[in-house]
Amino acid sequence: MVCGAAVRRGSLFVLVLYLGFGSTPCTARVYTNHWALRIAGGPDAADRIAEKYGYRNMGQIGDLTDLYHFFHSRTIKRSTLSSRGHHSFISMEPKCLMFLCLPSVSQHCNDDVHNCQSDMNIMGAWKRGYTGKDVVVTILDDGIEHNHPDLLHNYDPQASFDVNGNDMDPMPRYDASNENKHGTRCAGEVAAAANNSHCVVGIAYNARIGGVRMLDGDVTDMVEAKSLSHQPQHIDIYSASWGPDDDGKTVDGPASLARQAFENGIRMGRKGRGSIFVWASGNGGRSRDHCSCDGYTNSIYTISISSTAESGRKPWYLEECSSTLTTTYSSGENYDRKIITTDLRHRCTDSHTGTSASAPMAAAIIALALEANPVLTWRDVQHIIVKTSRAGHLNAPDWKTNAAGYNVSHLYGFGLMDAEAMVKEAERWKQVPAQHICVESADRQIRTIRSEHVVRSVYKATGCTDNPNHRVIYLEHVVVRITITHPRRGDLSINLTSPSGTKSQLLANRLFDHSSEGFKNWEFMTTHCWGEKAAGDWVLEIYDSLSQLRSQKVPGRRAALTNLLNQKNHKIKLL
Ligand SMILES: *[C@@H]1O[C@H](CO)[C@@H](O)[C@H](O)[C@H]1NC(C)=O
Ligand SMILES: *[C@@H]1O[C@H](CO)[C@@H](O)[C@H](O)[C@H]1NC(C)=O
Ligand SMILES: *[C@@H]1O[C@H](CO)[C@@H](O)[C@H](O)[C@H]1NC(C)=O
Ligand SMILES: [Ca+2]
Ligand SMILES: [Ca+2]
Ligand SMILES: [Ca+2]
Repeated sequence: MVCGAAVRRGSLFVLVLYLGFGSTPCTARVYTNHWALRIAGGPDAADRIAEKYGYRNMGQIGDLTDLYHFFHSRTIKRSTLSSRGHHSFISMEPKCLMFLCLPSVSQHCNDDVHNCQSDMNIMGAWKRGYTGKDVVVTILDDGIEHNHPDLLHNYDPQASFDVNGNDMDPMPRYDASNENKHGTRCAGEVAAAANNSHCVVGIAYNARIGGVRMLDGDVTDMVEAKSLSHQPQHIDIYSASWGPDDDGKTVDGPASLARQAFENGIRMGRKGRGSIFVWASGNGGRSRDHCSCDGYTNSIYTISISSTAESGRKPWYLEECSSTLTTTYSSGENYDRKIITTDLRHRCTDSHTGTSASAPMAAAIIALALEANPVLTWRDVQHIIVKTSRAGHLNAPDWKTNAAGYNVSHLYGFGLMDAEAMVKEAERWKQVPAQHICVESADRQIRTIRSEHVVRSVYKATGCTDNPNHRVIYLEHVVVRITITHPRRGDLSINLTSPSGTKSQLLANRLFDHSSEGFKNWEFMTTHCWGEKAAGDWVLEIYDSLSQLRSQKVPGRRAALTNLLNQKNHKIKLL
């Protein structure tokens, strides 16, 4: 694992990659001089402990936790030593309940997109009077040029922070190549001011817009957690257009602090209605990446956004997977239009592209819906999106109608967002009942698969019908946690068929994934069974394709497949 600063590399089509490799915390890994501690007793106790051991208390990680960010200048930065001394001292302090080291997590940020508002019925929502008023959207990215003439009017300092610089001002760092233009471009899509004859009109042009500067430096688990939990009672919607490397061979997701930030956000953010996390589905199409291997976009807590070209064709960068919820327009081929938005140095660009432009567009449309109904919960928002997104002219070979009547595809989720339909639905929406989580563990079984054979397992699910607190009447998300050992991970593909017969592809072959690490309790997620029943037979099929690469190297061996805790966290239930 590389612990250092995310390395960036430009590549074709204004795509920006933040390379590196991330992993779960604390084992024989590389350490930084930043630490997270769980400390009972409040900020004063944290200050005392910091002082006692020569650390600097950089503050609470988010407002809702008892986690604190400690910094120690003497820890050898990016050393492979774990600086055990401080570690064990602090562990013995009675108020410290937990101690985590913080390896760097690599991210990449996808770049750029366009302005194809036509079919998403944005004007229809505006005509009904919704422009994002009183809704707060924050872009988690490389900063925001908040004195841009098209942004200053709606800029919200309270919704902003600079995690990289540890100050209140998220102004981007300027350099000759303008590498930190990305957050500013995303912000304009959401909330560029109307009626000022500057660049553009944002989709939610009366929303307040903030920026958290967090991609311009080491993107550690803690940096992510601080960003995701910044001002959760003030910010309604967080938009993130970044994630693990899109190289088609990485499997990576949020580590413990970020995971906790998501959970705290959906439980306590927005006064208990839940923070809305909007996430780009990835730009790894050309590397045959599959978004199920990105634990951020694959999470049930994030609304995963795909892109379509204005023609309705599949863009070259698109990643398929079953966790995608919905789609907005973005760039396609060279002759397609790109997204027009605000740019660094008070400028305007007509060449914002890729999946990154799609997430802020979705965030802005959700802002319109939240204005129409501010008490929508994080799950209400997902329900409304499922209900109102439309297949329309979007071209995909795999459109299917699930048993609840929704059309869904691995390219586009439930289709293109429709802002007018969303605000209309939001106006009359009644909150969905509490989420039920039904966990059904398959008996631990070890099964071996032979190459070029399918292992087929049938799991009988009850939907937890005898337990009123867990009973799932209609499905929302289905999560399957799987452990597989295998000599070449990219040769595996996995399908899940619901009792109603809806087939989700949880994993496709990945050409470049030569890893022998397999999957360890990886959570695959599908939205495709939304609204279906949970009880009945679930069929999991795993296929080992024996790529040429592998057959040349290791002729005729078998892959062991451990099919551990296999199952569905089905969640609730509509009305
Ligand atoms: C712009 O201003 C005009 C005149 O004041 C007003 O009628 C119009 O609704 C405004 N447009 C927007 C998008 O706010
Ligand atoms: C789903 O697709 C079918 C076939 O194209 C279409 O007839 C039907 O109206 C669609 N259903 C919804 C809910 O959009
Ligand atoms: C999964 O389903 C797809 C589409 O129906 C099919 O092409 C593929 O062979 C299936 N893979 C497995 C592992 O069953
Ligand atoms: Ca700053
Ligand atoms: Ca403008
Ligand atoms: Ca990806």
